[in-house]
Amino acid sequence: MPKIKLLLATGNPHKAEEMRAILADAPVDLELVSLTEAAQGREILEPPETGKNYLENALIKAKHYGNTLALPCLADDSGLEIEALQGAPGLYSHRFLADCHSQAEKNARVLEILKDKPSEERRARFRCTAVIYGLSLLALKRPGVELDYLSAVATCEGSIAFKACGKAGFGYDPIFLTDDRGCCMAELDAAEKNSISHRGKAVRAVVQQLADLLKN
Ligand code: ITT
Repeated sequence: MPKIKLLLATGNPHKAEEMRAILADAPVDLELVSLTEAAQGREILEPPETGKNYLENALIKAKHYGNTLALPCLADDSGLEIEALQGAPGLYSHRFLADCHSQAEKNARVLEILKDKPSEERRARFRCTAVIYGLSLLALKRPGVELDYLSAVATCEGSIAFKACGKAGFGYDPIFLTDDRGCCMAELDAAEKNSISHRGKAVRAVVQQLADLLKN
């Protein structure tokens, strides 16, 4: 199977690092390239994430970076959905509580908002939609098939902790208690997080679809 060059279409270095680790033993021989490496000093602005759902946002990022740099790419859009907040921040996880000066402050505010909620009312999940865009560049686009991308969705179920714990990961990891491990996501090392996370599952699934396309 030929080596496939894939751009990691994310401006979030934590995500890019996780994607690299998740794909270290991928079923496809991949050369993963960061935005910085591909841009070679050119400034590439972030696209506005104006999609109505995770798939639309993932495709906005993939098309923007993939078309600008003429490379097939992997992008994801992800978010934390808190049931007591009717699914917020969800699609707006990055922009949520924009007046906070740091993620730690944001996490503290979420804990404060939920402070009177008992365990059973703290259900939450991370959701991720991962896409591989640019099948035509890989000569994998089939005649008569309109889609130029593959996509996969995955969740990681859990709840919002009563206090922040752990230093690993990023974003809302310190306040997200995983059902799978019974501790906060930020208490897991990278390999453990990637084995159960929304991103780990979605990225492995979309790359498996790519492997299947290459075999047929
Ligand atoms: P790109 O759009 O450039 O990929 P981003 O960080 O803005 O980077 P998203 O739009 O997908 O990515 O925003 C998702 C936000 O949700 C992210 O900034 C985190 O705050 C949170 N998030 C996503 N995945 C997470 C994870 O694995 N652990 C903790 N928080 C996460």
